[in-house]
Amino acid sequence: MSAAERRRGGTIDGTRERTIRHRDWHRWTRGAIATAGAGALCACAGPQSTLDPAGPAAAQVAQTWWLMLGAAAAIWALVLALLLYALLRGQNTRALARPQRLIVGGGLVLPALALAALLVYGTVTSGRVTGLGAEVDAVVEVEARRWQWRFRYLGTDGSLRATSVDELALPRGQMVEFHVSSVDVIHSFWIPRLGGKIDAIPGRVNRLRLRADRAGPMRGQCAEFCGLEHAHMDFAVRVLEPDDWSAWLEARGVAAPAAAEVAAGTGLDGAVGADAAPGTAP
Ligand SMILES: [Cu+2]
Repeated sequence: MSAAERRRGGTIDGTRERTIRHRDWHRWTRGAIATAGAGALCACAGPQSTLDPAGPAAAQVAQTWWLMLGAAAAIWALVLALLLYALLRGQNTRALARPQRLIVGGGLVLPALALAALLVYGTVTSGRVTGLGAEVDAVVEVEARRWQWRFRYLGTDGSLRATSVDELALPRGQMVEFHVSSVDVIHSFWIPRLGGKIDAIPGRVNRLRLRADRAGPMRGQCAEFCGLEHAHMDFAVRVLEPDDWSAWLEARGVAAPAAAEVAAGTGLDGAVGADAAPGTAP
């Protein structure tokens, strides 16, 4: 006697058992679909979601992602349809007159066309992702180190206005140019809701332009494995109205003596310990 029968206190006939099993199956299926759907929807939002863009570069990345998903889904559906067709044809039907056509068309021409189209699309839109040619409103120097992000906000004359550590503030609606470098190993600067990632390489300055059009919870993350604390190498991103952003910078402004030190090359580094040995978590 099954557990289900024991719970009901007696024997049940086969039809009723099949009905119960059928109902259980439906319940499990509905639960699985609801769970998968909720997971998929949750993945579309959040402070680190590339599918919830808050600026033009991220919107371009998200659009490319949806385009690739659509194309991949269409090709997948085509393959399944062909598979179904092959299965339903049965064994006694006539063989294809020229099977080579299917192999050349589906195995060579179709992938070559799909990849070539994607390459052209990616190349044409890459300028929008990196902000190439865009007018710059503000400059922020980004210094990555194990395991910390340091930001230096520059004025229009190149002078240092303010600094922050593991927290980045951006003026809403303004194009910010990031000068990204590293003092130890290769890291990668990435704010998923604002745009693509760019490597932070020792001895080199990489530039990336991003604009935040929407406020809201946002987070940046190192996207290049750099050591055991890599997963914790993140930073908060605050998108403020331009006036609030200026006030925020002033509140964290560099005092006159410190500014002089910065000019002499000991500014932020001196303040937070540039001599910390690489590999030592601050
Ligand atoms: Cu890292």
